[in-house]
Amino acid sequence: MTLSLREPARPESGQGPRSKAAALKSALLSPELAFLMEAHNGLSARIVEESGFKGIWASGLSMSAALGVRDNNEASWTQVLEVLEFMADATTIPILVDGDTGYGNFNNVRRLVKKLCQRGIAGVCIEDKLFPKTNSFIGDGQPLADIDEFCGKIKAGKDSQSDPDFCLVARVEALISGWGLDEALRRADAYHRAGADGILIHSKRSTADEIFAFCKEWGNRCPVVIVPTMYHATPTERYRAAGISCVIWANHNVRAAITAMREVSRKIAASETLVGVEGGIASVKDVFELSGNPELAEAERRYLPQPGSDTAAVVLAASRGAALGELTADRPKCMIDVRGQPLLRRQISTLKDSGIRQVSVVVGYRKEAVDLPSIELVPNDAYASTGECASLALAEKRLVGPCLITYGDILFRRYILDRLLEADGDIVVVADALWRERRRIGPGMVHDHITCSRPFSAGYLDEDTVDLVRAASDLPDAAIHGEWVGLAKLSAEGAALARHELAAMRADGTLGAANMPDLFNRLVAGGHRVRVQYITGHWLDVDDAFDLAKARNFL
Ligand code: SPV
Ligand code: MG
Repeated sequence: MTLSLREPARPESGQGPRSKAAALKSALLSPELAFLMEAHNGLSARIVEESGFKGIWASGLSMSAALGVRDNNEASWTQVLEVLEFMADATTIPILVDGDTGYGNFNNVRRLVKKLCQRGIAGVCIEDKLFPKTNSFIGDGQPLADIDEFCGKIKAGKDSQSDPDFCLVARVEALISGWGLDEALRRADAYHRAGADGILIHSKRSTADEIFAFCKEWGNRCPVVIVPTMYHATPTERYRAAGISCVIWANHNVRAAITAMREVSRKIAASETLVGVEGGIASVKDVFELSGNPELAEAERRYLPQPGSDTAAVVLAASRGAALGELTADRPKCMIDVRGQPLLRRQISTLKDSGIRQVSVVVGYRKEAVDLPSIELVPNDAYASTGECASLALAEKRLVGPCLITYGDILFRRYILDRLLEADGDIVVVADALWRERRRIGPGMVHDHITCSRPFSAGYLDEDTVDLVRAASDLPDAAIHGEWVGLAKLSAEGAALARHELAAMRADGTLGAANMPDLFNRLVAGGHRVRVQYITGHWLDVDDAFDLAKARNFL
């Protein structure tokens, strides 16, 4: 069973919805011996359920210890209630709460039971000692409650339950306090008559003899619950033979946690390293799974808008980037380091952050150096003699649904991508209106400038539609409205148009030499709208050492 902390409670199959209280009640009444395992918070409760237990003991001692306080009612009852709510939310099995003495008189018990029922707690155990209590294993002969007064608490609790199956277990401390078997039986009988659903008979002896003596005299009057912490060596078979209904393993998770936490803390403190620790403790993934992260991821897919989730990306990254000199001797420019990470890795992170899961990268020069995880590599072995359209055509099978095309040597702020993914239009290209500020003139400097249906202006609104008229690297200044940044989005329809055009280019022999602007121009010439989304900076490309320095500052 691998339920997560946040999965909702489900009724058992074949039965109608069954409350946790009903499950606890039937475990108490069943002739089978039942086991409740201690938990003290949501995580330990989850682990108890995961281990196969059918019920949880919310131990007062353990919850107090986990909160760093003593088992003397130092944690208030509402603080305990908070812990219980986390435990109940984290699990689908019933919880029997250690309610100590009921936190006061009958009136406090009434309110306690009411609140426990509201929070899906299956039952409470109250003990016949005085508030504030002390753990039964501390000291000798703690004073016991007046029998009639305690019976009043039981009645008040039973009269306050909103779930008809809620269980109230009365705990008899007479043996612990040295009053003997007769007093224990007298009290148990009174509590049973007052309406208790079960009797917890407690002992601090190292053998279970007085427990068995009690069971023999008690017979079958109502279910008997035991806590064999001190008589732990007794074989479980003997409890079955004695007709005991339920065994509580009362504090073993908090004790196990103490041992494990001490061991690891001391080891790390002494060694000042994690070497030798990792294999012996739960993995971070385990923590995520226990905390219900897979369910949250699923819910996010269901409820959060996922603009890029059905979009694939094709990254064109086949070229060397010769202007970067030695830096690209052993790797393509998409793999050059920008502040500790390859450029391409940074770009892929941005794509993934925007929900794009399928990323194909067309590689050519030093393709073996592109060793990033979770991407598909598409080799263009003729990279040295072909242009961008030939690379794109090799990734044709990714041009089916909505897709993004990006150069592998650009960095951009994530909002640019998110806006593009939300943009309308079958073919949308991103263009920087501040093209003049970026322009550098020199050998090998190529800018994909574009002419648009309207220029960017101060009054430009995102909703205004702008179409591409022409893209080229040799437009006269007067005709330039922007610079294509190397980022485009195609709808499924747009992808089909691009495939069709690439096929036409292959047929007429222009595919090999063509670059992306050629493709856009052909689409425009064919009567198709290529929409332009203006941006104003917040991106860069990396062609040479100057660009690389800018990229470092950009990050
Ligand atoms: C607890 O677990 O807090 C109990 C059981 O009350 S015992 O510590 O055995 O009293
Ligand atoms: Mg207790």
